[in-house]
Amino acid sequence: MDLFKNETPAIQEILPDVWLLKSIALQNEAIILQDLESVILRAPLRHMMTPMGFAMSAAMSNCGDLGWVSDRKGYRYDVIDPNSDKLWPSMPDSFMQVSKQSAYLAGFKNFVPDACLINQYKVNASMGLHQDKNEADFNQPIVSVSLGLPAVFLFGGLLRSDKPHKVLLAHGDVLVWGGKSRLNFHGIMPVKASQNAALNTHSNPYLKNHRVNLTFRKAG
Ligand code: MD3
Ligand code: FE
Repeated sequence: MDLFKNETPAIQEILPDVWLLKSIALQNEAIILQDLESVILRAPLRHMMTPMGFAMSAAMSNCGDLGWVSDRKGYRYDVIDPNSDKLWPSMPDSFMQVSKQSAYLAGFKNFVPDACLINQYKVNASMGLHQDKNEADFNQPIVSVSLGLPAVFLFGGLLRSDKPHKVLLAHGDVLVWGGKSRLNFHGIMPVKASQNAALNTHSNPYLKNHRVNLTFRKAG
């Protein structure tokens, strides 16, 4: 029996300080999906309001010590889920493992996330170009796990006007970025209904018409 099979997953530096780990989350797919379900039962997905008063296109929730929240007062991390007035659900071991392993393979040996933002995209949902600037230490990388429907990720430069690169992210893919790329503008093109069955390697009915992104950060 091949109990100790330990293949090195494919890792590619697709742009300076941006690493793509194709399909790495498929190793722990079943437990990740089970843990995702229990987190969003305790902290249901919701459309947060931007400071300008618009509902965000992606529905969001969090787990871990800190959760990213947006409302009329602005963007911030908070230990409390404003919908329940309770702590966010703790970070499941499967989430901790896939994010730490991915960061490690990309060269960030000491990454320990304290926040996982869950973004759920239905067909046509998108995320406009923005920077992630609410975290305390920009030397810490960010790890993002894509599940379900594929999406085109836009990876821009340090100026909003820099023409973005396009990267297709499919079920199980992980992106890690830090260093020079940490403050780059980025976004998600409107998610399309399933077209290429080869990119849908799962058989989860919910993921057939949703994209879920788990974004791991050391926020505090
Ligand atoms: C590159 N989420 O929640 S994750 C976000 O797929 C967010 O839901 C997108 O952007 C999603 O803030 C993209 C990938 C990502 C996140 C942060 C980055 C890429 C990044 C910060 C700098 C550069
Ligand atoms: Fe972002």
